[in-house]
Amino acid sequence: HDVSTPFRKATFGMGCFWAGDALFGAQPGVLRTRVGYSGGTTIDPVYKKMGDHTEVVEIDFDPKVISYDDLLELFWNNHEYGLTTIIKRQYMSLILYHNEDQKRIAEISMKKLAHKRNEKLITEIAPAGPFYPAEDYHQKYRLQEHSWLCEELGLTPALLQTSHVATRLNGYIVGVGKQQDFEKDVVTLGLSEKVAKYVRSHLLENEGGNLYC
Ligand code: MHO
Repeated sequence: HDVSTPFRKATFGMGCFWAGDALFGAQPGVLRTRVGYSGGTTIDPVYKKMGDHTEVVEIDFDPKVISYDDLLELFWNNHEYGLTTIIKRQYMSLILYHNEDQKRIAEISMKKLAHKRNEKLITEIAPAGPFYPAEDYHQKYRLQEHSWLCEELGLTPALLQTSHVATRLNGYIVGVGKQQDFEKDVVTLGLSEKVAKYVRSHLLENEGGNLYC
């Protein structure tokens, strides 16, 4: 699970990026996530001035454990504003593909879903261009609400975008992920009993809750 594990990237816009960061972070096979602005042309966007960019989550995943199709399944099922309502670019439904394979898989799955729902979906599928990481305070936003935990983990601003542990706990803390996966992570990540207990209680308390709030 360290930085040398071979990985692929996936990039999705599906509403406020705090939610996507948490949703994907706790999925087995997801190595790291970060949030940022992408899909547009504005140079050096910031939160207050993102121009024509969209809030996206960028995912590093191990394709031997989780497939692009699995990620798409989560994408389709977890939009803040749904798949049929046109919304401002900041929160639009967006798939930024990183290779022709992803493009093809995304287009097929969108077609299938539109057919199944018998609706026109507003999702845009476009090639991944420049990705601008969001400000530090947006990274692992839900985890950062727990300052004790961040201090205990020694999270620096840089680690908020690169740490596997931060990625996973940012999901578990809001109730994403199964408890049995969490218990496996407790062992593989070598979490202290104090940290494990704290996160476990939040996982159970928030299980199945709304990611968007
Ligand atoms: N509902 C949140 C959205 C923030 S987000 C990073 C808020 O209004 O603060 O777009």
